Amino acid sequence: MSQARTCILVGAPLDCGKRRQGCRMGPDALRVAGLAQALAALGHKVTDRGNVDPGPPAATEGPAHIHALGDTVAWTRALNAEARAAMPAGLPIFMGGDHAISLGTVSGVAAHAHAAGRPQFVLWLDAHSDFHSPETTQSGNLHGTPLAYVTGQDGFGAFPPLAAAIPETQVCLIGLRSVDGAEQAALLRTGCRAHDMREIDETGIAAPLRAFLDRVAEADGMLHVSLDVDFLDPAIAPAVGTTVPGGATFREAHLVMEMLHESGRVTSLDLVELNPFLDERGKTASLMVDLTASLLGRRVFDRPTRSFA
Ligand code: B3U
Ligand code: MN
Ligand code: MN
Repeated sequence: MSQARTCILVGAPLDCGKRRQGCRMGPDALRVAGLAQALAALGHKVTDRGNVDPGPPAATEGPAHIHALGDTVAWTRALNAEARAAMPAGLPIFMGGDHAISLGTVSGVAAHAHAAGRPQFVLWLDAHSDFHSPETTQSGNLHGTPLAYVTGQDGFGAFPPLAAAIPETQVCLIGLRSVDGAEQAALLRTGCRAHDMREIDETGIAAPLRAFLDRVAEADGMLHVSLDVDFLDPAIAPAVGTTVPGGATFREAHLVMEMLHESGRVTSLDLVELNPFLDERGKTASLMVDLTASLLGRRVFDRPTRSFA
């Protein structure tokens, strides 16, 4: 095994970033599927901090169509604090919860990186770009907004001010196949690197990821990975409320995780949008555990560095 890490499991049973319920069961499904055991079997130290308590909803006002703003702001504060506390102690794995957890987790890890004087990079593995603001979202679902918040876009006055916005050029999105008009327009104005499935079909998934990881290494950056279940094809990962056909295959997803492991750069991870109520005999929860194990060094064969020629 390569370097042993201290993995800190943090349960974030946030279910208010959209209307359909079930993601609150995500942390326990990942526990039952053996996340801690899989990482311990790789030689890592694992601690489970239990589930975060968001406290009462924040007293905030926002556009009327926004769903559960006060609850989401409370979660953002609590998870931001949890991320800042966990980062110095190891590699936090935030077990969602829907993608609104990243309003707090990513703003928190970015605050830590800023204080440590290190550049923070973000890899967003998702069918969606999650680049709405509370003003542009039509659904009113805040799980569609975290990447806009953490990169410092306008329209987040109801949310805590950022200690450090993540520069857009340090963000890479892979897996896109469902992007609304408003977020596409906003995204195209930024320096975010966005790779849709059309591009993955043409170039393979390794090319854009390798280019991004090279940039992280050059900058000696910290890397947060946000893995949305709907990055994966619904045939292999049905336990998500927003299935979009044409997602990453089993092999593409494992390759991404193995390359992330080999980079040695990953400093924090979100596992989001798992809705166990929609799963088929735990298959999606088990896949998310296996992908996390790949990211932390599980492999089936130690490829020799020498050639056989
Ligand atoms: N962009 C749409 C759909 C969506 C975003 N993230 C998910 N779905 N999971 C929205 O509601 O903002
Ligand atoms: Mn998402
Ligand atoms: Mn998504």
